[in-house]
Amino acid sequence: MIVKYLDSIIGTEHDVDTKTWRSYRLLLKKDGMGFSFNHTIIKAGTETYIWYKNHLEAVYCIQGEGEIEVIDSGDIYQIKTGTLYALNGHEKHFLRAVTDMHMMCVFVPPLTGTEVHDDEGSYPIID
Ligand code: 9YT
Repeated sequence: MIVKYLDSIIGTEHDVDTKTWRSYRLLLKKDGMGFSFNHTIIKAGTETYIWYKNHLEAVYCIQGEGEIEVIDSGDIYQIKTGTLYALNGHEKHFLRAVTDMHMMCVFVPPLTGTEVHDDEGSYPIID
């Protein structure tokens, strides 16, 4: 069994802070679960372009407000506490946060814990 506390992640290499989001990488590839699990804060007033071409991601908002725009379709969905979205088609999207959005994120295949987006808005596959 694995037990972790956020306090033990803050300030480590698994606390990844960027201009538009900060991600606490809680469960990692090395934990061997087959998925990874993050608590991510999308910063208020920001827009992030994302294209997880190598991963599936499910995201559940536990606090905050904003929206996701699916670029190919133009669809825009409001995000608020209790919203789940799942990128089952590697959709290119914009995430926009009105207030800080606290998101619980599951990735398959799992992240190693230090990834930041590349120029395409993606994370690499790491073997
Ligand atoms: C919700 C989302 O996609 N945020 C961008 C950061 C990413 N999910 C991560 O690595 O936590």
